[in-house]
Amino acid sequence: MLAYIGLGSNLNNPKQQIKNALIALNDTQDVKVVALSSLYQSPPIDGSKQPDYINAMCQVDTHLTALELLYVCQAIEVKQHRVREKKWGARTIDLDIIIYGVQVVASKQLIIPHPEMMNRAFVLVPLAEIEPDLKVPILGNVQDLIDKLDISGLKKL
Ligand code: A4P
Ligand code: MG
Repeated sequence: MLAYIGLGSNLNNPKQQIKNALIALNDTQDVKVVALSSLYQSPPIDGSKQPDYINAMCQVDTHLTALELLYVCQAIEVKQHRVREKKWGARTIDLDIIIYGVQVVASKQLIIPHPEMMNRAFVLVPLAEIEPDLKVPILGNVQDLIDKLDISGLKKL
């Protein structure tokens, strides 16, 4: 199964945090990172006073279920000392499953496609960099989603 995982960090050397998370993902049994976007910088979405975020998108080829992949992501977050303080607060690393094949998931633990993806330039632009013609389940063509957004705050590094 091909899946997309979005990575974000705005604390403790964000670029290194993203690099470490990618290595950890690729070192996981039955998970291979097969494509990677550039790094992107943008201010926090809620406009609060915290450092800019660095984001990236990766594509993984995996034999894990979506839920197993979520547990892998959460274990990597724990390993990189992410402390959950408040929703949308600053964090060392955040790994979100954005897409998992053509699967649509809506459970208590997991929602796929990611419910905020259509509102987030830092998700859509790196996604389109990897797969410009991608059709997102339910939501449609990735480029059409980008066209509806203001992407001026997003800086490709
Ligand atoms: N969950 C449900 N669906 C998913 C999914 N598809 N992938 C559940 C991952 N997790 C999913 O997430 C809360 C719960 O979401 C999990 O327990 C999981 O079961 P969390 O990561 O523990 O909590 P959070 O980070 O506070 O919430 P969330 O929704 O991940 O935060 P966001 O929405 O990702 O916001 N600004 C910029 N520029 N760039 C950013 O990356 N990120 C955030 C974090 C805020 N502002 C940002 C950025
Ligand atoms: Mg998250």
